[in-house]
Amino acid sequence: EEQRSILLQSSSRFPPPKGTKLSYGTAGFRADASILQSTVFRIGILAALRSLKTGGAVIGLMITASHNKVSDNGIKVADPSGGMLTQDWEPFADSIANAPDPESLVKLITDFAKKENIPLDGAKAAATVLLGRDTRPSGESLLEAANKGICCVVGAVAIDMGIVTTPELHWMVRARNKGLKATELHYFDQLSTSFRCLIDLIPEKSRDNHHPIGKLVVDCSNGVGGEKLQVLKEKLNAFLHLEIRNSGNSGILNEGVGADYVQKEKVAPQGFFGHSDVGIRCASLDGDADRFVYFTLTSNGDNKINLVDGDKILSLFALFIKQQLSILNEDVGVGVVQTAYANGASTKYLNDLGLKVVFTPTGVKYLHGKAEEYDIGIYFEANGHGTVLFSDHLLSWLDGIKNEPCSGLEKQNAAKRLLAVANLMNQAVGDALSGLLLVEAILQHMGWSVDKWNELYHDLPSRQLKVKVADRSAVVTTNAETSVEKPPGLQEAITALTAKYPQGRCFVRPSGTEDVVRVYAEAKTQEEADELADSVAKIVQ
Ligand code: NG1
Ligand code: ZN
Repeated sequence: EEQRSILLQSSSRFPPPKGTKLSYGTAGFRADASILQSTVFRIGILAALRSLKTGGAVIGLMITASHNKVSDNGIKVADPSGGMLTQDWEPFADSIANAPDPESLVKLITDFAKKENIPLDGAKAAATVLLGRDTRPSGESLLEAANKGICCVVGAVAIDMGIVTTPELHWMVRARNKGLKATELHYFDQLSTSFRCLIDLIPEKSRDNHHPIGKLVVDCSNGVGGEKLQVLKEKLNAFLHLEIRNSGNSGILNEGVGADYVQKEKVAPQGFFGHSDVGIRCASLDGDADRFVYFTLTSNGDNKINLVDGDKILSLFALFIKQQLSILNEDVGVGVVQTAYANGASTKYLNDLGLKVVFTPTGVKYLHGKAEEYDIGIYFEANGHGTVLFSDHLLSWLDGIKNEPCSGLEKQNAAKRLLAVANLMNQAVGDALSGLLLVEAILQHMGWSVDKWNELYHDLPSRQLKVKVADRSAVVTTNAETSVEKPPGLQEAITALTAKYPQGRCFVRPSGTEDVVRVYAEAKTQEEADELADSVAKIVQ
């Protein structure tokens, strides 16, 4: 009863917005920041319940809208593993976010707690929620609202981690639940130590004929990544020449900058110039630093780029891992996970390497879940979100080789490299900072320029379009979103249009983060890809 009255009282101070229906999409809730107070308050309650349900495990709550505009914000939940909230709680998240008044909200909560056997009221169990936010101006007050929601649940405590990248928060949740050291300092230590380890293990002979690969210039999207990358830069100065741009208050978050902009528009971000930066290795992070892409400026005077996207990052990682495994000469189950947005040329390259490529629907929760099924699971979305996961079983096997002199120096070193990759790469979620360091370490290892890397394969021309429709949920897809089930007839029409183009490929799906249907087309030439995308967009409308 005490619990009930606390919930009623506090929630009356956070009335929901009128006339908007919110839904926990592929990236949690996202909307204009001005309407999110009640949502984050309510998700604070959910996070505390989730902690109670999981026996007091630490849960994470991140306040961010990633690459979206600065006036937007959002919230998503990290489960005890550091991964995304379990999907079977998403309907509960939707229903409480949309409850019209305190009474119906409290009823939903108490019914759910009963159904899930969550000990409410007087419970001895304690709940812990880690809170983090990106640099958005609305973040502070939203974090406070989330905090209020958490504190409504008797026995729950919130710990404010302040301004962090999304992957840092997920990393901290995971580390705490494993009983490991989990502060931001430990995070930076783990990243910089494993990067150093990879550099120290570069074979002498490749070090000799290895050209200095020059500096890396990083566009930080005017977001949280800049100040964090600065910490790594100071720690790694001797091994990595970094130049940081679009960091802090130099411009507006995600406006004409950042990984999403660069990948979708295929142009250089603001602050990069076609006269001074041509040919230099550049990278872009997104607003909360869980995604990144590389690029180079192509010619003087304009902002055209050669894009090195998530698919190529994935291919570089896969190649390096494959090389180390071949030194170890052992059959290890490697799985590569992509979505339908992966460029067809990347899939072909990976298949030609002899790797097993599987597809999932869009959304990190699907890719991550699939990648966990392998000894080494490598996943990336074309937009630059991804990581490399290692099974415990494989890690202990590698540890054994590392510590066994009879394995021989070559094998020991290969095992050490793979262990360093496992330490460097965020095991909870895609992380632009750790991914960037792995790219840099591998390029140094290979003695490769960014151009050499980009030559691994040539992208097939592609085009992505958004179509505004009356009701995007009318489009239902199957087969990892590659074919349309509903409305009837649409798939047949898409298939017929696609068949007109050599190497044509095309699919449509409702976005999980925007109110649009997305169209993706690939073909032998850019003109044909554009034409195919346009013609399919017309029949979707
Ligand atoms: P939607 O809006 O469902 O296409 C977008 C990205 C995803 C993923 C999510 C989450 C594309 C085509 N889609 O999803 O890859 O990053 O946002 O942020 O880039
Ligand atoms: Zn992001």
